[in-house]
Amino acid sequence: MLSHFSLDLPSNTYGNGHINTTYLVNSSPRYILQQINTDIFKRPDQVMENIQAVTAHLRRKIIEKGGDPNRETLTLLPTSDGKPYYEDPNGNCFRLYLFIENAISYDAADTPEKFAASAHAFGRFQNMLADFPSEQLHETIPHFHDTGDRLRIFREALANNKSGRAESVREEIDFVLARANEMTIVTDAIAKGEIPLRVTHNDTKLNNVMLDAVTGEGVCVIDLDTVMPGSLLYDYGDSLRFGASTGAEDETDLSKINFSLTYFEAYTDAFLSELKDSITEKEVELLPFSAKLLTLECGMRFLTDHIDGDTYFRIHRENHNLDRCRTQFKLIRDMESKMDEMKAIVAKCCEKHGIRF
Ligand code: ADP
Ligand code: GN1
Ligand code: MG
Repeated sequence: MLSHFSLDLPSNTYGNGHINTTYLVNSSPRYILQQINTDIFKRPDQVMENIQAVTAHLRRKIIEKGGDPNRETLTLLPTSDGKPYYEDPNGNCFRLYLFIENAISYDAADTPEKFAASAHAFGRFQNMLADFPSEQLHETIPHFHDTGDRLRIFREALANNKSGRAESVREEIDFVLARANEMTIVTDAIAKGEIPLRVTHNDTKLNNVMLDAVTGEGVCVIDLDTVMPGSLLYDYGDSLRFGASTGAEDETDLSKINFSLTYFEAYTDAFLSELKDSITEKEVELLPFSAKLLTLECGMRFLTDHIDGDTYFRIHRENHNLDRCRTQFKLIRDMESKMDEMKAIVAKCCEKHGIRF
């Protein structure tokens, strides 16, 4: 396969993504080879068109600012016949990126400063794409953050109960259903024109950004498969879901899972410092809620997949998606008890950055 990129065979799989299959190619320079998950991304051609257009735009911006485009955005390598990806005769699709050297993608931030660095990186990413013509983007996964639609899919999974597991997760099912009426708050606000659509990343977990191995500063936002029109609240909320947890996404000891207000403040402060000139009052109002909403959406997706029989997220053990779901629900309970404090932190950060709210 790699002959199509004129390279030697890769070693084992690499990284901790849940979707694509990633390999490190130990050549010089090093590369990342990825098999695109075409069960999930039904139109890999459109995914790659998006990535080509977005990275070309980012490259121009990075060069304008005097940055290093080979390090600060993904560099896609064409196949030997000039295509952005290789499709084998069985329909398997592969792409090749330059490996971002001297940078780390963390599964947990060991300091609030590192988490803040990720917020700066995602905030700058959004700023650089503010003038990207969003009508050029394909919707690579339709209704990706339409939480109301995710609820509909959850109810369908429940009715079909393909794995036969529904009875054993009654408590988790009830947890979701008790919060059904909150799920359309952001999509309703978008539909009413109360908050704007922007070009967003939509998958802003900490291991989708590379931080400099020495300075800890944000270097490069990666995993661009879901860059689509969306809300700033999706990117903000999803980062907090993952990075402000005191434990791993799949931790089984729930006593280790809490929502850290220290990390919440570090992220909020850094994110708002980047977006202070463009964020609207309504978006500010919804910031604390969005952390809860994106956690609820993701927990519900893990539960849906558990009930469906683990067909979407890659799992490494029995009940892995259920374990992931439970950490999300523990985080939500904690956020619900801390909502007033979260609002006060947002207000404090807004004051600091001169943002009206
Ligand atoms: P997935 O969609 O499966 O999450 P990602 O694109 O996020 O796939 O890649 C999985 C992991 O591989 C990332 O979290 C990161 O650790 C690593 N990775 C991906 N692209 C690069 C790159 N260009 N340079 C260095 N590491 C990378
Ligand atoms: C997936 O691709 P990855 O592992 O960075 C998922 C996200 C979820 C996340 C949960 C395309 O992200 O939406 O929030 O897992 N990506 C896709 O960890 O579904
Ligand atoms: Mg990823």
